[in-house]
Amino acid sequence: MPHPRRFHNVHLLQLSYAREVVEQLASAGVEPGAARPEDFVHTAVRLQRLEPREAAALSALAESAGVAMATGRNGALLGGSVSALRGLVHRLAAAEAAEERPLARLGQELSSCLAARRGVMRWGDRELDFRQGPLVMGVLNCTPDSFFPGSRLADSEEALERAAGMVEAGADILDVGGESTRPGSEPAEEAEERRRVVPVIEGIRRRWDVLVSVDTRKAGVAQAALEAGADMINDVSGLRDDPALAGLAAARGVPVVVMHMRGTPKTMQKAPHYEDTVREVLEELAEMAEGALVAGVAPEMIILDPGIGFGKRLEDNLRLIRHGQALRSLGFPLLVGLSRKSFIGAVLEVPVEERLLGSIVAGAAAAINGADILRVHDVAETVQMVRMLKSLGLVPS
Ligand code: HH2
Repeated sequence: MPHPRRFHNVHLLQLSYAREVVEQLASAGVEPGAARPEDFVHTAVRLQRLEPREAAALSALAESAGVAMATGRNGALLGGSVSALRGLVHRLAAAEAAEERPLARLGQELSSCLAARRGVMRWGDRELDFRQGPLVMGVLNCTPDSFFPGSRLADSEEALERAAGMVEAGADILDVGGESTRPGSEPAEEAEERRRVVPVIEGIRRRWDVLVSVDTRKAGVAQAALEAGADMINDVSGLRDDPALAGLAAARGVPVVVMHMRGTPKTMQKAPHYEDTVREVLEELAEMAEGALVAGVAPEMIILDPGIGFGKRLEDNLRLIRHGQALRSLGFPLLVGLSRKSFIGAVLEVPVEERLLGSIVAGAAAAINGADILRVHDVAETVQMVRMLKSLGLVPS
């Protein structure tokens, strides 16, 4: 009698999280401890600025660690299982100990890039818990000229009404700003900016326990905002416009969002150009983070932001959203603010009023690619989107 055909049911697994690997091992009946989950999570890492000697030494170590390596004109790629890459980290450390200077730091950088994972930021009696997936930051524009007219709030009464809706919809943070930084905008006077944000922050503080950040480039405004009850600072100039701002954040021990921008809002969209967007933004963010550290800001209090729409072309914005994981590899949490911005208008050919759907889709892509905070005008829709991503297992929950 012919044998009945027996299928082995071979199928591809799409395993983005180590947790899913653990589930699959269990469902295949593999005894706990009989396999290392990190053997089954594969990843690739890009390196820059390798000297020929470093590349040769690294290539030999990579091969012995079972890690694939490809070297090109502008750097190299390493690829393999997470455990093999960790093995390479150990070999690099051993080579460094053996005085093989060219490999100094490389092992550390590779190690921190593999370890970049979501944690909890704690200060005073406040915390931001990034372990349960992306948080939602609602935008409160106390300005007459923000790029999205639907976000402009005429007075503190209107701002508090909008804040109530956002809190009700599940916002984790409210970002209060008194100056538009849309392309071509003029800076706001400090006294005016303070007058716009302080009563709103005081009002929020009296009513809700939600976290409040102040969106400002000025130390004077940030100080008044912190005194009014703000919990953190969001600076689109990445602590470069006002040197006192970093010192203030350091002295108060509050988190600070360091955003990437080339130029100023007035000039930033005049012919921006990048050869290699992700690498250049990453390098410049690393320098900005370094500046914050030098000013005394604790490393656990820094949040990085690629500055979508700030001195970027359409393709730069799209690339930065796609490569969120690369931007997280410096080890800092990542904030992405793309809500209703003009790159969405450029793709969909719709005015700012009709960019909700594009914002939700691009926001979902950013979240899947590692964003820890989504800064948005439409809180209720974003909270729903994040809940769907969590239920699909596409972001941590
Ligand atoms: N975008 C805007 C303002 N502040 N802060 C961070 N960290 N990241 C961003 O992407 C970001 C930001 C622009 O949006 P909006 O506040 O709505 O516009 P305007 O500056 O015109 O008020």
